[in-house]
Amino acid sequence: YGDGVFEGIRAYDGVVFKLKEHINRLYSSAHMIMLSIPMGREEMIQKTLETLRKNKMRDAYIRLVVTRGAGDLGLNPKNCPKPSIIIITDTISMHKDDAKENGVTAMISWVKRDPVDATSHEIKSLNYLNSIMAKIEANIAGVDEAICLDKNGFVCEGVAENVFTVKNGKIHTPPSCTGALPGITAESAKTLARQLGYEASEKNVTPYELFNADEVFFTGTAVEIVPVREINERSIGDGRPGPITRRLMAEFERMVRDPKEGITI
Ligand code: PXG
Repeated sequence: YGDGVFEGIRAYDGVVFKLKEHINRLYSSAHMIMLSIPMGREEMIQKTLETLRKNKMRDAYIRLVVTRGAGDLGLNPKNCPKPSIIIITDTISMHKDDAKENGVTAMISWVKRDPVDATSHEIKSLNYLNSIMAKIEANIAGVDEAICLDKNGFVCEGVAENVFTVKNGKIHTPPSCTGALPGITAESAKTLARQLGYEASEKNVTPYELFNADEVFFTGTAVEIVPVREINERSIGDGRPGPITRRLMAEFERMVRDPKEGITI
């Protein structure tokens, strides 16, 4: 039934980027759906590091999954007394090799983000049908990624990425009241932007503002920071990755390898 929560985390050269933040978000997702994880946060951190060590991986994609656990065929979670914890370490590659160089294409999908008073994507739950339906539309249209709007028509997020606009040097991303996941990469991008002296804030973004932005980029654990060059066949800026996006990409590459920004295996 999608009754569980997960995290996607990356390790770069032996440093697990923002591991604490990911663990905290896992427990917040679990709290919302009243799933009591049968393991403390510190132990979850240690088990994650141990899995990487045992699998001899220093660069990895880590997937933590906590399900409601074994039960009967009914949907009552009361019949699943013991949640299951799964830790996977693997590798990942998301977009085409030239995505960072040339940017990706996207479309606004007809599939609206689930609202905050429903199966909100603020919860990183195992129910990703909302994203998958949007991704199917992108596949049919032959573009790389889909962007979901919220029920009010404001821009929300990509299927597994947060979305940012740059206009006249100001950086904006939709607030979580649109139903977007509070992204850890997005938070890092905002921090980096402010360190570089840019204004970066959360604000409702309309489709008009998205199409007319100077630059658009996605952030996410899997994609990192990737420029968007075209949305619904409208070019973004001059159709080339913009200067602020490129600067943030370069800074982010440095950040993920900084031991202070994560936990070392
Ligand atoms: N929105 C949604 C709906 C997500 O699932 C993000 C934004 C970006 O958040 P982070 O914290 O990663 O910056 C996500 C991230 C996958 C996969 O394999 C999904 C995510 C991350 C990694 C892999 O589908 N979700």
